[in-house]
Amino acid sequence: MVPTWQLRARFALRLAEMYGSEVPAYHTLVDVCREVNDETAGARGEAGLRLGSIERVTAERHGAIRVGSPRELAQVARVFAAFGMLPVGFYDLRDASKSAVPVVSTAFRPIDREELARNPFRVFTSMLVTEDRRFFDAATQERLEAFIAARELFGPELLAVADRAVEQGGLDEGDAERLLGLATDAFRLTAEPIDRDWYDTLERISAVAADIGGVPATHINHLTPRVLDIDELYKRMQARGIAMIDEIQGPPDWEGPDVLLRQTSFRALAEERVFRHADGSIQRGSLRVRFGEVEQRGIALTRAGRDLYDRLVVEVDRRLGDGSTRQDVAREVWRESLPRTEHELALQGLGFFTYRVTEVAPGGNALKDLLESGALVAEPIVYEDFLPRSAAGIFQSNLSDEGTRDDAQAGADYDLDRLAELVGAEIHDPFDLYGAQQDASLREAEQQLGLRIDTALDDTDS
Ligand code: OOG
Ligand code: NI
Repeated sequence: MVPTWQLRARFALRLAEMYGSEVPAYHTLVDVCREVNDETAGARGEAGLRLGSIERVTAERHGAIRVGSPRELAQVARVFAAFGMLPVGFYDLRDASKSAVPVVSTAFRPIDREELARNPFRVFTSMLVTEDRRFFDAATQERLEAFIAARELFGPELLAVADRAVEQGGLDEGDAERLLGLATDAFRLTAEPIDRDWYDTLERISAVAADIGGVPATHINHLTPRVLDIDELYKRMQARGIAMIDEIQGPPDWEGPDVLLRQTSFRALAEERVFRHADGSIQRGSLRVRFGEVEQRGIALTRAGRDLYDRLVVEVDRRLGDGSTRQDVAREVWRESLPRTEHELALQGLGFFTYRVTEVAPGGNALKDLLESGALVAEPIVYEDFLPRSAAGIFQSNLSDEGTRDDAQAGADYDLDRLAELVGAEIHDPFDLYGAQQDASLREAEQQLGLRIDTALDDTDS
């Protein structure tokens, strides 16, 4: 029997093989990542690997896909469940961007610590919101929904074998190969002709809508490796003559702890596609929708930490505009507002950590004293999720046209619960997952120390 985690690891490899053959620049990105990771790990030693072993970081990928309807999203959920990837988090990108990005998203990923350690493969998955009047009028909505309802992204055999993998917690080798072959094919760039007029109609509204609802199949948009030093990677990609988007999204480069997620990408490349024109002729053309993204992961923030992060992003926006770069402004704002050490992140309740008991005798029961005496050691919990504003920034930096939106129209309401209903499965709240992990380690430490740990927050010097 091939267990779930091996199915997931093999799925990530199969997608990489396929995507790399479709988008050769992906290989360059992976090569440069490996180079930077090896050098960074060598230079920083153990301290450089606090957020993941070199094996995990080197193998780590996330993918991104886009689907057109609740039905398609529910099918995606069945396919990914076979790989132990469950929906986590809700991202509304419609308001996070000034361009027309008419999607809501979640991420499918493993949720257990051991599963993440074995293979953390995750897929950021967006669903087109066809009923959002800010983007689509009634006629376009109707046509979009009909187009999407008529296609089949995931065939019955794939769904059946995926369901079986979930029931059994794995598959025998024959079925495993079947699942991997069918699931990988489902995300291959299709050679079926694209209706040129329909695609162009949608593209005038939103390039993202055209990529989802203007083509007969879905495809993997990008596959993102993880790097330990994204600033270094960015420079090296540019030095190789690869056009990168203007900015690194997310937190700035600074001397304090890495938190959340930093991302950047090389610009979407023109890829040859086949079109059917109004006169019935089939002609080659090209589309520029797929890009190569890379990410650096940091410490997961608590709700309080995340609220602070969101406020700092607004503050950076407010101060921008005197000619300095976003990075410079952000660094200044961060230095003013965010603790410079992991220790303070933990004590101020801003970051998530697991706590390990050492040989040192506890001198008290306050978390602060236990940490300062060395009786407890805090180990950061790595952020496994995404950021809506960064996701919107990545989408946006790869659009050549902003599209159109009419904000006088009413949007369609979505939240985590509504999306969960459509997916037909629970969507996990990332804060709850990190919180449970932190709590479990504290309970275990209490057991070992034979005392109750007082975690009352330290707010003396924030
Ligand atoms: C998803 C864009 C967002 C991320 O990592 O935040 C994203 C897409 O392009 O479909 O990939
Ligand atoms: Ni991505």
